[in-house]
Amino acid sequence: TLRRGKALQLTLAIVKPDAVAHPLILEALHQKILENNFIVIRSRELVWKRQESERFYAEHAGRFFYQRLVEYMSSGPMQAYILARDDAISRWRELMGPTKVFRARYTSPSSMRALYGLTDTRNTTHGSDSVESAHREIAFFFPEFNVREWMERSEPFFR
Ligand code: RTP
Ligand code: MG
Repeated sequence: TLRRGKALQLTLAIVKPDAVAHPLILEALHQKILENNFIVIRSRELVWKRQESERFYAEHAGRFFYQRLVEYMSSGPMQAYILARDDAISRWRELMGPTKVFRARYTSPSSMRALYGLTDTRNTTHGSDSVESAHREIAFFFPEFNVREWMERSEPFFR
């Protein structure tokens, strides 16, 4: 699955509550993950307490959408994944499409947000936006997962 000479990269993906609530959408998203050669390294379902939601989105505190975002993300079960492939971070964000659903439908009609997003807040999926946030977010959802150790031990098997 890994192209020659390309390094495996990890990203943290979330299927947000609106998408987990719909079994067909969840299944379509899983299909996307596999079709695009991502390897699922870890996966878990969880429900956030309001405080966890506030902490995860602390960088957006004070923005006009913060309260509804925090409320929405703690409104029901979501599914978190550690995904791996080459350029995982940017490839996953490409598949998600732009944050705003109208823009996603206009510019990237086959993206996950264009196909399944309900509003700019209920926009189906999340993906880390840099290597640093991927590491921080992986630790947030999978505190027992050691990125460095996993890379050293497992990455060679994908070459
Ligand atoms: P994400 O962090 O979820 O992967 O999405 P992103 O980078 O594309 O978007 P970001 O600007 O980081 O915003 C985080 C999440 O806040 C919600 N949001 N709502 N206008 C609105 O109502 C609005 N704007 C942003 C979305 O759920 C977005 O994914
Ligand atoms: Mg973001």
